[in-house]
Amino acid sequence: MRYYFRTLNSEFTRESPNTACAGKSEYSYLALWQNPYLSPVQTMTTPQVSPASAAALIAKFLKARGVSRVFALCGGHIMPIWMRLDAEGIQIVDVRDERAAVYMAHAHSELTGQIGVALVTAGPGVTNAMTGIANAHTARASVLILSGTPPQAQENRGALQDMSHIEFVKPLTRYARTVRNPDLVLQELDEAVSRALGHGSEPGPAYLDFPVDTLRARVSPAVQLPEFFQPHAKQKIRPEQAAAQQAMDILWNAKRPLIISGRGARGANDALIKLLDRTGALYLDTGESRGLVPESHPAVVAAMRGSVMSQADVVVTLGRKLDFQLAYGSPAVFGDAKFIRIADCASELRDNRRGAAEVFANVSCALESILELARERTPQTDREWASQVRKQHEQRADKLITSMQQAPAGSDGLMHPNKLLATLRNALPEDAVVVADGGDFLSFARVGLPAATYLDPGSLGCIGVGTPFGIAASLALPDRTVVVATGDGAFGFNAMEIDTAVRHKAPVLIVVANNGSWAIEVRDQLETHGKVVGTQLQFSDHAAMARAFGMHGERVTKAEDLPAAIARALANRPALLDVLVTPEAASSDGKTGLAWVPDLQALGAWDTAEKAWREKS
Ligand SMILES: Cc1ncc(C[n+]2csc(CCOP(=O)(O)OP(=O)(O)O)c2C)c(N)n1
Ligand SMILES: [Mg+2]
Repeated sequence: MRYYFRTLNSEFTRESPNTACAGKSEYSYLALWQNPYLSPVQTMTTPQVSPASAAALIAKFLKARGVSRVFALCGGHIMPIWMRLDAEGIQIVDVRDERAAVYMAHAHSELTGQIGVALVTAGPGVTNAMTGIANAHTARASVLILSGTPPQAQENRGALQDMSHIEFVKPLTRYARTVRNPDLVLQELDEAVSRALGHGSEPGPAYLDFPVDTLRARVSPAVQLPEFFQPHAKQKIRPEQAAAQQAMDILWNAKRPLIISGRGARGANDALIKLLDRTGALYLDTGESRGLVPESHPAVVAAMRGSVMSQADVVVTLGRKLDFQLAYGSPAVFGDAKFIRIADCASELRDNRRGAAEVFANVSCALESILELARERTPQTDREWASQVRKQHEQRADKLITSMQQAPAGSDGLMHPNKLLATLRNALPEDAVVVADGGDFLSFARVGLPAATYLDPGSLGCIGVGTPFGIAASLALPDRTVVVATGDGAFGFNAMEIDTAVRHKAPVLIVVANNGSWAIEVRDQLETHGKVVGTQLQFSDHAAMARAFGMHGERVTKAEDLPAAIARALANRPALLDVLVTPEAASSDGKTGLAWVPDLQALGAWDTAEKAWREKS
């Protein structure tokens, strides 16, 4: 039943909440809300969303594919899907901004290895979702975004929320289609999910939308072939023997081998650890593949990142792009090192640098083949070099822990961010899930809060993901402690999602490092331009904001109060701690030049090296 209401200033319509199954209803919003400004002026019958409809098929498909939770924000253009998801028992995590829905689907996918699903309404629902889609695109996260469009008869006639979504989502998705024919819904879903999961291509977001009349239309039972409901088995790509042999020869001859993993190496821990043990190579992880190799392994030299990159004579990338974090693989930073590239998708196989060996294969399969081919052959690794670098790494890592604990307060009397992180670190269990976000604070947290399961804004630098990522993580992994360590600026983007956390009882702990500014930008302005413009915030009381939404919230100003406050917050999740920290603490990202965006490389020192190298050659 659709009611037309007249308000003080305007007319609008609302659908009855039982539209999906009622067809005709005497339900009255007037009675429900007892709003004196609303009065029904006309009634009309709205179409039912039957179990034989395309919308129902979408829900059945998702359920068959193991989707138990969808992140969504409602709207008439998607309501048929919404109601049928509910009918199928799929949980709808209703958020406060579509961007957050996509971020949550992204985190869900990254942490579960399954497809993450976001459902957003037409027009502004999709435009709001765009940053989330862009982030999933860059991160190569398997997200399916579903939306609606106006009924076909109203398309391009100035209909409510009418936009040609496909044109603007296409460059950021692996697949983007409008499905107008109800009989094609199932196979389009199958294709979109496959593309998102990266079966045969690079994983990433896939997008489908449906005119709302298509969603309500009946689907012929004949086209509902059972095969489309079956999940695809992920098939591993095995390497060409010759390519694996070439890789093995180069690696076994290396004196100073370095292995770097990325997204495509996830799940390859066993083979990777065997390879590290066998070759004595050193290892760097990146944010994309945290936790593959335990910190205690003698190959781990994270604290020596910069120097080991310039010392290695052979660099193996495992499912990792040579992006700005890895100096684009430039000889200016890596010297004469040979590269071995191993990946199961083109974008991670030869971006920026060609490999002396290029192995197109699933990473674990490739490593197993290499190990098999090597048999008893003795690697030429300089063990002395490797153990020296590891020793230096350990010294640095130990020094970091001590310096974090002793980090002095600023001249403003406020706590150093590292003091906060050191205290938090002591309170977290070993298997905590850490989500880091912000500018300076992200830089501190990335190093100071080690965790085997870790998420951050990634190489898109998409700050603001923290709270949505944390909420999705705490729902996906309810037995693990999930903490979001975020700057105050980054927190503001999706702060409203604390409401979502409370309503959905998502047991997340959000720790806001409140330095009253976009501090990394303040420092850049001061150092580069000598003036601070538009980069100061207030020391707003985010804890009071959390309490306003029914969340446990405490503001902490003194370091000595932190341990007890953290304990209370952990016991009362969802919870938020607003911790005042000094904006004076310069992070490594701030100091290395990331903020001022050098011309040739991401970091100042690499930029200088790159300039010198280009001029010399
Ligand atoms: C969506 C988005 N907007 C702006 C930026 C630029 N940016 C990067 S870090 C940063 C400051 C973050 O401030 P905050 O979260 O408070 O961390 P702090 O540096 O103060 O520790 C900004 C504005 C970005 N990367 N992404
Ligand atoms: Mg800040």
